[in-house]
Amino acid sequence: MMSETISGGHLVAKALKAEGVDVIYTLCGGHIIDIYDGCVDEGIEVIDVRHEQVAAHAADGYARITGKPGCAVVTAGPGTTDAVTGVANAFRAESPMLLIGGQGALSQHKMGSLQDLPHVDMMTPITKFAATVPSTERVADIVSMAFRECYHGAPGPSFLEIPRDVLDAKVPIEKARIPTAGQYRASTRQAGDPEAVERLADMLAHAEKPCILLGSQVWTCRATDAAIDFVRSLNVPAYMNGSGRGTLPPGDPHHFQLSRRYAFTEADLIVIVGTPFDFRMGYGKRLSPTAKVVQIDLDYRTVGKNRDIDLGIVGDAGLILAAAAQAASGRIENGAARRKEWLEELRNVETQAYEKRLPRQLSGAQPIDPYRLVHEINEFLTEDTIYIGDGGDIVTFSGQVVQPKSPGHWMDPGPLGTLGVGMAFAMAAKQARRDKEVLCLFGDGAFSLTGWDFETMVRFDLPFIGVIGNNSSMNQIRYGQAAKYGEDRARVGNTLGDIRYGEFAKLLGGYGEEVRDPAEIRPALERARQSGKPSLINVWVDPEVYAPGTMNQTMYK
Ligand SMILES: Cc1ncc(C[n+]2csc(CCOP(=O)(O)OP(=O)(O)O)c2C)c(N)n1
Ligand SMILES: [Mg+2]
Repeated sequence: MMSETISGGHLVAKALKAEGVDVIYTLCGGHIIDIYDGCVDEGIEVIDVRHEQVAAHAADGYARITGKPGCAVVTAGPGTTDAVTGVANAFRAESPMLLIGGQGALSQHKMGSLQDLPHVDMMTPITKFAATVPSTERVADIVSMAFRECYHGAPGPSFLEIPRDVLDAKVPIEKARIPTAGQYRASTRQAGDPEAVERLADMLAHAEKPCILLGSQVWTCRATDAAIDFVRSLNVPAYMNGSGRGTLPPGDPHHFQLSRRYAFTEADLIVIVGTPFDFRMGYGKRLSPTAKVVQIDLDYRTVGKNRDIDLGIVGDAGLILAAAAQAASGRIENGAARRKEWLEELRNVETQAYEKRLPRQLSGAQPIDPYRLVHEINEFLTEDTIYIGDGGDIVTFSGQVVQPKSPGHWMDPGPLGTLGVGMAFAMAAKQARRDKEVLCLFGDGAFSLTGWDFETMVRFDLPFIGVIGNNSSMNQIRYGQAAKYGEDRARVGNTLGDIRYGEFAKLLGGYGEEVRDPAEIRPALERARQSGKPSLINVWVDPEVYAPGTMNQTMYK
């Protein structure tokens, strides 16, 4: 009797299924079609996009939303190079995803086959693991290996190329290693050095003016509850950045945002959780020189990088915060009550900053003040709206004003600062969480990089509210040019057409509107919500107005 056989593409699908991956993002090519056929058998949805960058960003977004690794499948050569930006973004953002690229047949290795490139060499510096699958029997085995590698330390992307003959060949099923769901990799959560956790508890108990920054890894580690418990039981003001935004809801007594610089200057203890001392943190230079600094991170390479720290703890944010809170609560005096005045001091700074800016947020000016647009968006968000920012200056405005109402409901590219993530993140968020509303704010420049995938949103019935802050420019860059070379030389390489993106949305089968009157922003958002379609509300904002962060050029300092 002939034994049952299985092809490489079907083995890929089995390995994805074992990992719990229920969708792949892809753009087709002859090298990879057997994977699609495997997905049909395993019940894995295939979402085909218009550009491979979008496929890779969507896999990154899927990982952030679901906590499972995302997967993008692209063809050899240009398919894989198009996806490089998405993998690079996931690498800097510590997002676990697998990119599978096609490759010419092994039998034609180095013969000049169609779309042949050294993919593994290209991907090695921007992945945690990059390899060629050498034989059909090992396809599922190496896919599971790639997933395991995604979770080493801080998570990140893996890359596999599968030569065409390896993918298409069939092998007897008993010769293939097919890892079983739940039995080929273990949790990599680390609780941190218990002695260091004790020291942290001690430092907290003695601090008069502590503060904590809850970074992206708080979400990655799903440490929301531990973080909330920590700040409440120890009475510590919390600031949030990246995916950590929304850990505490706006209005919570421990939620602070606008007083961060003040707190970092005045605090005597600063606890940094799951965010590196990179440009977003001024490389650690903007912290009080007399404050004790504690850093908690999944990656030992991040702890103590760019500045000295008083205590570092490597491990899972949730386990460490919970252990520290517990160790401190065992003490007679953990300092919580003493910090009432410190919280009031920060709340005053916070309120003053808010009131100073409020007139701008309510501005009736035409063309529309960007502050008004982001204010309207912030008011419009519900507890179930996932907010995505994709753009330059307009997104810098939103970073100051928009506050997600729930944990895991904020998405930005991360430290690679990649324009063009928005459509892909919206796609992944809506596909993975049909119960959620998705709102993405785009710059007009950012939108036009990957905007054709609006059509994919329509084709797969993925309604979302797209808002374009349209200034017909790459304004964040234009500001720097004007400041350095003068206004008369500032209009080089940054000017976009006056595009009515609302019409573009309608052309592709979605809902669209043009907004020039600030009073019309809210009603237009409501109508987009009601439409139940992918939508674009094209808001014409004042191109002569810049965000303070852009004017300070803080990202380059
Ligand atoms: C892929 C990519 N290309 C270029 C840049 C550099 N860049 C940063 S902000 C910006 C302008 C973006 O324009 P837009 O999205 O319209 O936002 P605006 O600044 O006009 O509000 C550019 C080009 C980038 N970050 N990513
Ligand atoms: Mg613009």
